[in-house]
Order: sequence, then C-alpha cells, then structure tokens
Amino acid sequence: MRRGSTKAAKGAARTGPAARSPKGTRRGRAQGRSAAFDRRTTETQIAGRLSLDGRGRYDVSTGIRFLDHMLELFARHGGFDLTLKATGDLDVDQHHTVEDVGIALGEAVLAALGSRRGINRAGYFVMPMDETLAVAAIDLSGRPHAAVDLRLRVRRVGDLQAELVHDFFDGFASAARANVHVTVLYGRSSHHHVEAVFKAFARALRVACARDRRLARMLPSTKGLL
Ligand SMILES: [Mn+2]
Repeated sequence: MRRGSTKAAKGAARTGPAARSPKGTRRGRAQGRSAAFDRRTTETQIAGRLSLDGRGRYDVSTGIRFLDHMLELFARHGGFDLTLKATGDLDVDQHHTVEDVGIALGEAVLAALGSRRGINRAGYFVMPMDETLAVAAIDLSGRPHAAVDLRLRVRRVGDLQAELVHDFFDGFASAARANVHVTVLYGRSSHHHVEAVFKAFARALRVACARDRRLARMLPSTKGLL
C-alpha cells in the first residue's frame, strides 16, 4: 500500500466535508452523507460528488469507457449518487487515471462517512453474473489494505487495461483507509469477472456504510477509535 499512500498524500486532495441538507431536517441529515471532491495532480484532474445515501444516479466520464461502465454500476448497485469527471494523461498510460479515480472515490467515502458512528462498518456481498461468481468484503476499519484476485487471463477488458482494476482497489482502500477484499471464485468471461467484482464491491460498501439504528451514535469499534 506504500505507493497508494504516497500518491494519496502527494495529490492536492481537496475532498470537502459532507454537505448538509440546506433545511437541516432530520430526513435531510439522514440522507445527507455526501462529499465533493476536486483532486488535481500533474497527471490527473478528478472532480465530482459522491452521496452515500443516494438513489443510484450517475454522471460519469473518465475517458475510459469500460471504467465509466464500472463506475455507473458502482453507483447503481451501491445506491449511491455519483458525478465524476476525470481528465488524465491517457496518452501516457491509463494507470494514473484509474488509480487516481480509486483514490478520489476513497477520499470521498472517508469524508462522507464523517465520524463513522452508527454505521455497520463491515459488509460483504456474493455477486453472481451468469457463469461468474464474485465476492467482496469490506471493513471501514481505518486501516488500508486491498486484496484483489480477479483470475483475469486477458490484457484488456473492453478499452480498460485489465491489470489496472487491481490499482483502482489499491487506490480506493488506501484513501478510504479500508480493508477491501475482492475475489472471483469462478467464471469464464473476463467482462463478467470485472463487472461482478464491481457490483459486489458496491453492494458490500453499501452495507458497510449503512447506518444501524440500534447502534445509533456508537462507534463500531472496541478500541474507541476508528
Ligand atoms: Mn457489462
């Protein structure tokens, strides 16, 4: 994770705090966990907004169509709202753009969650997609670690360099300070492998971020620190 952490520190992250409902109603607060991001480096510029308590709406543009497809799935299956515009040095390589989108999203999740009191903290999902089965497990633990096993045997999925899916999750886990494990158990189609993993990831994150009314304001840790 050292590289991801360094990158996260290097980037002029300007992820803002959660925007509250203008009316400040109870309903507004309950639905108002969101964060704007505007992350600029010499390699990429990534701006947008993530709402954790959204309706699955999205407006995404990264210059890599397959990555757009995955981020759209992420918003829809997570029940998030996501606007994201990334402009990166794709003429060099897709690496910076894909990794930095992961970092920007991770920073947005971290900011939108705030104190993390009352959330489930951990979540998992097992996602089938036709012949493929993928698992994602997430712990919003404050400790960054990504474990990714996609069983990909191709260099590209659509227009996306396949190995960069790993870098996306490295970037996300590093910036969100989360444990993110994603694994494809079996399957044939590489398209399905990556897509099932993003769907599982979104749905696991949705559970991890969700509030448990019973926990109310309790910090979901016996350490007293997250
Ligand atoms: Mn697809």
